[in-house]
Parts: sequence; structure tokens; C-alpha cells
Amino acid sequence: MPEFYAAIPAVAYEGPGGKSPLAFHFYNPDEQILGKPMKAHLRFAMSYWHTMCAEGADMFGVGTLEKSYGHADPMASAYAKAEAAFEFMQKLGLEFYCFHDRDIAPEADNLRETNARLDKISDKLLELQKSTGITPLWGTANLFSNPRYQNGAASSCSPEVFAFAAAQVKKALELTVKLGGQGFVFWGGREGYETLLNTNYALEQDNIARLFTMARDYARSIGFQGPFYIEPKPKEPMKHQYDYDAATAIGFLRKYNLQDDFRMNIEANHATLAGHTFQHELRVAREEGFFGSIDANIGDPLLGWDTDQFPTNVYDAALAMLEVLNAGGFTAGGLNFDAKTRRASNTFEDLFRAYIAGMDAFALGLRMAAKLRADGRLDEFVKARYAGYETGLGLDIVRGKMNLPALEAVALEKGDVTTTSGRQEYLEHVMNCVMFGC
Ligand code: XLS
Ligand code: NI
Ligand code: NI
Repeated sequence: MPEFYAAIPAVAYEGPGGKSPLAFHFYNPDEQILGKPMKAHLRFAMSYWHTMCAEGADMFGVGTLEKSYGHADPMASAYAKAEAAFEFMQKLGLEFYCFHDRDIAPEADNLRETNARLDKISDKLLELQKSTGITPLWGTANLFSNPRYQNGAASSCSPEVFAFAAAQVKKALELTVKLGGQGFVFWGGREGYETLLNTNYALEQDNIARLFTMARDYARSIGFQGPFYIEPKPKEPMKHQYDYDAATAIGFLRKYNLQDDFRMNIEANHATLAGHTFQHELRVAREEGFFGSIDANIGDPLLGWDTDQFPTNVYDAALAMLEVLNAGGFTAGGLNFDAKTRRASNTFEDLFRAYIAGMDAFALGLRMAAKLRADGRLDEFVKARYAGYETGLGLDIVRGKMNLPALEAVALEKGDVTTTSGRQEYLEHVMNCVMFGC
């Protein structure tokens, strides 16, 4: 097999003192943290679309990093990409990848031929998986790129388009099972609206649930046991997307009785687009029992779209990993780098450096989250803040023993009441002290 990234060595852990740009300084895969190796906590995955396919094109210019891997023919290029992908993942020590059907093989003139291409390329992927031990974290169907999805996929006004989406999901599920993928994602990139003037909101919602239900039933019938994930995003490409945020998606799943099979795939940049923090979305998913997987990236606070930057913000990563630890860790999920290098970072070396930066940031996040838990001051503060609900009046409220007249009697008797400080600045200082060692 040709070596595609000959100039890049296998990336090793050098520790905080090392200065090599192509080494990990904080991610030490086998180091035990809280009784588990770091790699088992983090379960890093490569996004096939950004890493192997996206060439840096934007609305104003063509790509800056060519990724045909030496082949003009699209299928020959797809085979080369598959080989390159596994070399890339092996050099970084990534054990998982995430893919859309259309990332691994380009669409042909008709569905039958497209599916035949997928059969061939998945044989190749399976071979590469067997020789490396790398497997998919999740698969998904790209129901947004082809012009047929301009009015939506499951939410399209056209039943024929709905049929195409269903056919694509069926094949993507079969591929995910064939390749041993642990989960299956639905990101509704075109499931929303541009204007309500032309939209039957209720039918569109029902139809999305119909496709999810069919997908669940078919997947279970072919032996897929893993979770489905909804990946919430409020907008882009649509003006309004139905899976706006975790709370909205969870409400949808409960309405349509899909809560046993679906979890959340929380993406950091989607959280910010929804006006939430990454921590908020993870907290909602966790507390509601829908914690699943993560698409790790960051946005630019000055820009209102999904910039998919590699995650390098350690503070955010620490808060995210605290949620992951408090959720009991990943089971089928993991951290997928749904991230791309900036257009001007146009070499393969930049791509390696970007993954190293992201993996090191989340390794730091994990280390910091473990320190925050060991320190205990944040947990203790929250526990003490709500201690009133553990005895007396609070316990009576929690146990449903009170009603409005009884509570009015308490308030009348007291005459007035004072409450405690929220101590936000102190807690932010505690975080800094724990993270930076004061
Ligand atoms: C786009 C989404 C997409 C999903 C997979 O914003 O993040 O990449 O992760 O379809
Ligand atoms: Ni994503
Ligand atoms: Ni995204």
C-alpha cells in the first residue's frame, strides 16, 4: 500500500516538556485516569467528510488542499482515500471514524449504481478495518447535498423524495451494520423551513418521525443494536431547523415514542448557534437521560455560522468532559472531530497538527475535569445550595406533601424571607485555581 503522508511519523506522546509540533503533550492514550485509560474516556473519531473530502472551498473560492490522492477517476480516488484515511487514523492513534454514505463513495447516475459503488468501497473499508482494528463510531446518510433534497428529505413536500431518503437511510444502515458501526446519526440538514408561507409544519414533523420509526424498525430487523442519535442544530443550511436544540429534539422523541432508541449527538458549534453553551446542551442531554455522543469542534463567537474549527478551548473542553464524566462516560458514543482546518491551513501537515491540537485540548479537558471532581468544591457548593430541599419544608415540597394554601400559611407566618448568595465569581475562581494550580 502506498504511503500517503510519508513526511509525517506516527504521532507519539512526548509529555508537557516536549516541543515537537507533531507529538502529543497531554494526550497519553494508555495513561489511567479515574480507573480507565485516556483513550477509553475520549474515544476519538475522525470525520471522514472533513478530513478525507473537504478541500477548503468557500463561497468565494475553490479549495486550497487537493484531496484526490492522485486519481482523476472518482472511484479510484475513493479507494485511495480509504487507504489514506486508515494511514491517517493509525498515525494519530484514532480508533474510530464517522462517515456519511456519500463521503466514502461518490454518487453515480442512479441509485442502483450508487449502491453498487457503496458495496465495493465498503468491502475495501472492511479489509482495512480488519488489518487495523479501527471501526466506525457511527454512520449516517447524507440527506442534504443532492438537489433533490432542496425542500427537505423526510420533511420534503414530495413523497418520491421521501422514498429516496428512505432508500438512502436503508442502505446507510446496512453499511453501518456491515462495518460494525456502533451508532447511527440523523442530522437534519434540510429538515426545516425557509418560510412558513409554504410549509405544512405538522405534516413535516410527522413525516420525520415516520422515517425515524421505519429506520429504527428496519435497523433492529437486520441486527443493529446500537443507539440512533439526533444531532440538534438550530439553523444552517435552513433558516429554521426542526431539531433546534437538545430540549426540542428530546421533546420530539418523546412525542413520537422514540425515546428508547434515540440519544443526542451534541455538537459544540451547534450549541452556540442555538444560543446555548456546549455545557448546557450536554447537561440537558445528560439530565434528561439522552446523553449519547459528541461532535467536537468550536465556533468563532464573532461569526454566526458553523465554522467547524478544531476544538482548542480548554475551558470549554473541561466543562464538557465534566458532563461526560458525570454521565458515567461514553458507552457507544465518543468524540468525533467534526472539524476542518482553516482554508489557509492548506497542507496535510496542518491536518495532523489540527487533530493533535484537538486531541490534546480534550485530553487536557479530561485531566481538568478529573481534577475538578477530585477537588469537590463545585459539587459541594451545589449540594449545599439546595440542602433546604433535604429536610423540613423543602422535603415536604419535594415529597408532594404541600399545596398552595399550606405554603401560603408558611409564608404568612414568616412575614418575609431572605436567600443565599449564588457565589458565581467565587466558583469561577475555583475553576481557575483547580485548572491552573493556585
Ligand atoms: C453539520 C453537521 C454534520 C453532521 C453529520 O453541521 O455537523 O456534519 O455531523 O451529518
Ligand atoms: Ni456534526
Ligand atoms: Ni455541524
